[in-house]
Amino acid sequence: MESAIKTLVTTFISASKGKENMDTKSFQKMVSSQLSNTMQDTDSSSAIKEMQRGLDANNDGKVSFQEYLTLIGYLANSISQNKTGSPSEAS
Ligand SMILES: [Ca+2]
Repeated sequence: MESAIKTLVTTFISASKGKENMDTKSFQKMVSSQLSNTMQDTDSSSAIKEMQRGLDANNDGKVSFQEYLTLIGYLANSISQNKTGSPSEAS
């Protein structure tokens, strides 16, 4: 689990090139290269932009580490639901 957490951190740092935020281009690249097996529509830049807007809690047009963790939490939740077969409780 520690290695998984380290991967989450290094993936963000690598995608943001060491900055505090990923810009739209970096985010798109990260999603299409890292999450294509988990997420649908990773080939669609408009779908990724839509997702980025949903994550962008402070509306600065970039994805901070905190906002990135929101995405990870969402993905972890959906994987968990797929594995346990429980219905989605997310609204
Ligand atoms: Ca933001």
